[in-house]
Amino acid sequence: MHPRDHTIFALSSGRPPSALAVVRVSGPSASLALTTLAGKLPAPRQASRRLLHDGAGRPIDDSVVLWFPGPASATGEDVAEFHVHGGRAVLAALLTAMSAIPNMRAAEPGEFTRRAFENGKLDLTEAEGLDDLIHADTDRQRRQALRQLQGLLGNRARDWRERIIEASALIEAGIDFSDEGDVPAELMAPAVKAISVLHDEIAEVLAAQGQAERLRDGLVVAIAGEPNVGKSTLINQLARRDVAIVSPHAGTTRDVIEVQLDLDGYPVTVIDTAGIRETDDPVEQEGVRRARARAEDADLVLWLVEAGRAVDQAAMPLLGKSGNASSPSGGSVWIVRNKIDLGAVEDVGPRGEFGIAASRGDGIPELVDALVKFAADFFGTTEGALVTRARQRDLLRRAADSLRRSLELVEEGEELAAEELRAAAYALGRLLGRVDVEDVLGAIFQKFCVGK
Ligand SMILES: Nc1nc2c(ncn2[C@@H]2O[C@H](COP(=O)(O)OP(=O)(O)OP(=O)(O)O)[C@@H](O)[C@H]2O)c(=O)[nH]1
Ligand SMILES: [Mg+2]
Repeated sequence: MHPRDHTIFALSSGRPPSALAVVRVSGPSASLALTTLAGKLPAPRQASRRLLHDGAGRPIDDSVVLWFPGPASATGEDVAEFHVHGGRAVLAALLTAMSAIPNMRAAEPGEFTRRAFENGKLDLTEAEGLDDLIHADTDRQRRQALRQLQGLLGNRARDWRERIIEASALIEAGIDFSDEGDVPAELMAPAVKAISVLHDEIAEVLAAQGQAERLRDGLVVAIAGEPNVGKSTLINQLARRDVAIVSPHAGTTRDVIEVQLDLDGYPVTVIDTAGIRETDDPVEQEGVRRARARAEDADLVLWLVEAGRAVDQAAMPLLGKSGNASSPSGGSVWIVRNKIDLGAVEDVGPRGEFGIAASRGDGIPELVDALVKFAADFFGTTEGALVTRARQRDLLRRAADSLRRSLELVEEGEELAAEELRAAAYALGRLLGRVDVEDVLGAIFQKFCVGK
């Protein structure tokens, strides 16, 4: 039996216990699941209140059930939904009763969406958008995922693919009709024009990217500096809770501490690190090693120094030779002077320097504002961005490259140009999940939640 002939079920709502829970069923036995557990089949797409019983007639829970006959359902198959009370025992009883029904089994992660995809309910970019929407933590992530789910990239790609196929039809028709193998110019000219427009449209979408892909992962900001300058105090201020131990002892923080922040809709991971200094303590040495490594990889380093003290270039290995521009990975470095409450007269230095008193909160709003601006610059204008994954970017780039090559090859021979057009259409087909995608499908859907 093909795995698709199985009827699958899963808890689609959050982790129990919860007030209510939704168990979804999809596949040919969805109606059997309803009649077995809830009595007669309810009217399609209407909520019906039913007392559920297991196969042996023992009551399970008072519930609301829904019946979505395929193909007008989320997966394209027959779908049933059971809205029950979200207790662990209720769910255990319901899921046990479901597994006792012939041909029914628990769903794998993403299997509902995969079936929807296989039944043409959504294309692969939309499925990726759905996954992102479920995992969106911030408002900007949500909006970007929703655009993807609504098919903004998918629709463009479908349109491009059709136009590429039309252009290759023109060229191939020319090849067939010409005796000498030279396609008449009047046939080629419109094809060449169309290909060139297509190339420019795709190139434009690729260029308008900024860092939209990074919006999924977020920006990494590392707080680093010498011991005792107030790094942990600052992360506690930014997180507005006590995530890190603060103490007057130098060398308090050893492990890297991370907090996720939502800065005006931008996802930002802030990390607190061990104070960087020479030490004989092997544990602290390891902390310093980790601090350096994480700061080097960060998109932005807040280098904390005590106000009134000169910035010790030697202790600032991150800043490299140049002094202040960027970290080795190309991230930026800002100098933040802490403890301005101690009275050191502070001329707030060149651009990118801040004066704060982390323990009292002075200067924190200004620092946060600057971080939001940094994030806005970093992510660029993601509002219009269509490409949100490396996979999508890679395939679009391949399509654009093939189109460009086909333009270059037109002079040399129409067959070569037609071959490149096929490659471009193929890349867009892969983007949409239309062709040759078994390998990507597994990778994408496995990362989904069970029940999705
Ligand atoms: N006066 C004053 N003291 C501060 C300020 N910020 C932090 N401190 C104090 O400085 C000391 C060190 O603070 P921490 O936040 O633990 O410093 P750290 O940089 O994380 O230190 P390590 O983890 O050891 O590298 C603590 O006693 C804090 O209360 C400030 O703005 N003003
Ligand atoms: Mg610390």
